Amino acid sequence: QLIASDNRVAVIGLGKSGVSAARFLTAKGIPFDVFDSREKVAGLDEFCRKYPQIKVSCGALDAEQMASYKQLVVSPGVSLAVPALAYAEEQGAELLGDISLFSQYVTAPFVAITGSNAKSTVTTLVAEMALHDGKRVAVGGNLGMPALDLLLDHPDAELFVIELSSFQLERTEVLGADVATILNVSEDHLDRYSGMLAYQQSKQRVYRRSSAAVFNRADVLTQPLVSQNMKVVSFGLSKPDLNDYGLLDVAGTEYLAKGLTPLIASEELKLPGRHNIENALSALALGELVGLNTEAMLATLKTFSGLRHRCQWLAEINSVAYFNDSKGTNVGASIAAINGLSGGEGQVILIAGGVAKGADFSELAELIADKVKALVAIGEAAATLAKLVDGRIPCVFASSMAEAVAEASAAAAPGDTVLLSPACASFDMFDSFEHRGELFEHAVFSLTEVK
Ligand code: UMA
Ligand code: ADP
Repeated sequence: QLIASDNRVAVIGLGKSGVSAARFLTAKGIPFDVFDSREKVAGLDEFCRKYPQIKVSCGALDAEQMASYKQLVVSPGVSLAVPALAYAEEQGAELLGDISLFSQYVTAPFVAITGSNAKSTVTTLVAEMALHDGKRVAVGGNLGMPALDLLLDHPDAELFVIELSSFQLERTEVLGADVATILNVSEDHLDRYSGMLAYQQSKQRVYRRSSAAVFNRADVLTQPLVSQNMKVVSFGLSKPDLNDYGLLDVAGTEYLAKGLTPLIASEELKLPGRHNIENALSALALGELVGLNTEAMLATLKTFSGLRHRCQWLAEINSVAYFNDSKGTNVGASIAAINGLSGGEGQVILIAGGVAKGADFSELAELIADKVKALVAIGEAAATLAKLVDGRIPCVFASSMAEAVAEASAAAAPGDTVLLSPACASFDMFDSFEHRGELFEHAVFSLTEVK
């Protein structure tokens, strides 16, 4: 047993994961204490009302106190490099996460999905496919509903589909998924990792003791490095090998295919953009490996239009299409969104900028100069982006979302696409990526049709 009832156990962080861990440990009859390193903790009163017997301590973590516990269930938002936790580990304490407990206790099959981008889309798509196939499916993890809540709330689930972040994986020794995937790896969260290698290594943990793996053959960093016996299937936009997923040309029409078998024409997908064809291919591979019915999966692809704020089609106004990709919060995401939506007849007008998180924008700026008609730059990164684009395309600055949308629509001609895909975090101008996307929606819906 991973957690024994006679161990001293602490839960660190009283957010969604911490509360779910507390609920789970209580249900299993394992005593524990709770710590949160912040002085003011949202939801503390409610927690104390619900769990009056649990000791909760707030404020800076004390190293000796942390070392007095045998096992610490640390929330993903809390870095394992925090000195008190690093010290506890040195002294022999085990640092775990909610996913370590989930993988220990889950009995139904589960799909584990990680990557720098597209996690939420692919996780939701696989779950929708399973629903369509009549399976009792539970979906969550980094997506929103903590994995341990899923276990308690869905004891009869036939399949779990779990989105995992690098933070959740780095504190999970053995995952043991039935199928696992890294969808792609590009720069993100470098404020928490010493470099790309450490970030990539934590993602690789998703494959540990998995029965099958799905990887992106266009992205070498997604290939499983673990040496274990497992079935391996790849996906990508190129022509596939026999057991892999990719694209085939059948009499001039492009099809998503497994090996030589065409499955569905690209134009039949409800999801917009080339990058979403990759997402559909990965979902088909994952679904097949957990035994989902092909027809049910294909039917889902004809109806699933994607999640809010992810390359979401909003409206066509004066023959200009408006797409909300506010969840494009890093360079890799916005590169995929621009590539995904360009190449048609019209051109893309891009709204981008915000908090850079130390990212290198040079590759993005080259793509913008090459494929974008005009750039509307917002937020802290506006000047950096504009400088890198260096006058090669028109570039204007906007200080609010309403102004940005007005500038973008003024630059657009019939047939063009206005895309909000910031490549940045939102906190300089907005509360969250959702807030940023909502203000974009509002500004777009306030534009008037010229008769
Ligand atoms: N806290 C500390 N010390 C710290 C930091 C936080 O004590 O140094 C405390 C806070 O005071 C708060 C609690 O920890 O009480 C918050 O814990 P948390 O930040 O781990 O967040 P949760 O509410 O548990 O939500 C987490 C994920 N958040 C993060 O990884 C930052 C959620 O992903 C996830 O949906 C949820 O678990 C359920 O699994 C969000 C996210 O932004 C969506 N993820 C990142 C991403 O997608 O890029 C990784
Ligand atoms: P995550 O949960 O990993 O953040 P989402 O499904 O929420 O992933 O998508 C986030 C952003 O990633 C989207 O808004 C889009 O800009 C970008 N994106 C979507 N699919 C891909 C892909 N296949 N490769 C790279 N970026 C992608």
